[in-house]
Amino acid sequence: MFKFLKEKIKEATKIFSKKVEEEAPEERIEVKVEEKPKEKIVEVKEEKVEHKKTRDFEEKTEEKELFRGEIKKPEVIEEKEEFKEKKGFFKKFHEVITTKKIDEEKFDELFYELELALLESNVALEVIEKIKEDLKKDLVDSPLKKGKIEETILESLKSSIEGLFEDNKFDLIKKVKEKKPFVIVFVGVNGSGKTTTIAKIAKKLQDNNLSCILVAADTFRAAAIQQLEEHGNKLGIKVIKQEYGADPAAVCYDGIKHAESKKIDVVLIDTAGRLHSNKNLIDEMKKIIRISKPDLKIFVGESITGNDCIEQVRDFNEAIGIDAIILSKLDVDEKGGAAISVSYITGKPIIYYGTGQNYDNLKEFNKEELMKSIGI
Ligand SMILES: Nc1nc2c(ncn2[C@@H]2O[C@H](COP(=O)(O)OP(=O)(O)OP(=O)(O)O)[C@@H](O)[C@H]2O)c(=O)[nH]1
Ligand SMILES: [Mg+2]
Repeated sequence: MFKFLKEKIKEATKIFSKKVEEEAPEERIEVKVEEKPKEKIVEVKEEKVEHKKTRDFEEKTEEKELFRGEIKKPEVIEEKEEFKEKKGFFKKFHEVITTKKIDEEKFDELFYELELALLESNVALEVIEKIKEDLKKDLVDSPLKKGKIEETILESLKSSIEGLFEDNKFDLIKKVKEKKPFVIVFVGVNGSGKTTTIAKIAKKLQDNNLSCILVAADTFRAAAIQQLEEHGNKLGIKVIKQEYGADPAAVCYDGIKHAESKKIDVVLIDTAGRLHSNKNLIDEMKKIIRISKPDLKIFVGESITGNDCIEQVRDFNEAIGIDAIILSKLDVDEKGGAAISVSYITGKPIIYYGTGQNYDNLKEFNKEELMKSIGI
């Protein structure tokens, strides 16, 4: 996952920092430093306390329950206080460090490698612009410690990319408990992973003791109904269907009525894959939305399609106003540009990532894990 992007970022920041180290003008500045007492002292003292505890413990093996009381003995407390005093002692002095400084022109020149790396990894242009501005604020005309340039650039990059996910918070399991039945419609282009994702969500709901039904509103292909039925059979979940070619909105209506009468928690509606350019299918999707009045409209997009995926979210959002995104096929996505860009560009949260074809291959969005997979 995201191996390409990880390598590219590493490579580009190395080149960037090397050029700053080599080419940027140098300046020696004096800084105030507060040095903490040597870690060694801390360790020795702590070991002593630990040792005391162990000895007390060994002596009192018969009275284990008294152990907690035992370590509160006054002499141990005194020892800790003395240790605290030492810990609070800071040594202050001045240090001369060598720094490097780059102006805006130089920054633009040096950012080029990183820009290329992000472009090649399918990161959206608007996102690259945002990253560039953030880095510029951090790096231009400020003293950068020599020998630490690469670290400084990576830190700045990390905080900029993390900022792309500020509003990315969405707890689906909590959300579906707000209403009964809670109706979710899944939309997206052909083959993006809608049906597979629905089965994964159904499994997740089951794992959380929530009942659900699947609605086969993709009546466009006979095989689509069969595919959903297979998942339903495997998971032991009822599938509401009509004949191939039936009105998808009517199937949705049936499904919701069934869920209401049987007090089912969640209705998961599968729809046919469609492109924005296909007016008939887009109108059909609008009718599905009008009739089923979903509580949530989820766009399922293939992470590997990069910028196309972002354009598709925009198109579907324009047509029906989507609420959230699930990105599929991250397991086969080396680049990760869509994963990084889509939430920032569309303002919609990513709820889950699909990471394979099994029911359990659905990962909740996690910023820290995402940052780790791109190596920063
Ligand atoms: N590797 C991988 N494959 C996936 C993932 N999600 C779905 N797939 C595969 O992608 C293919 C298409 O998935 P479907 O769920 O049929 O996609 P769809 O959007 O329902 O397709 P249409 O109904 O034709 O529009 C299938 O072979 C799935 O097994 C994923 O997260 N990782
Ligand atoms: Mg399908």
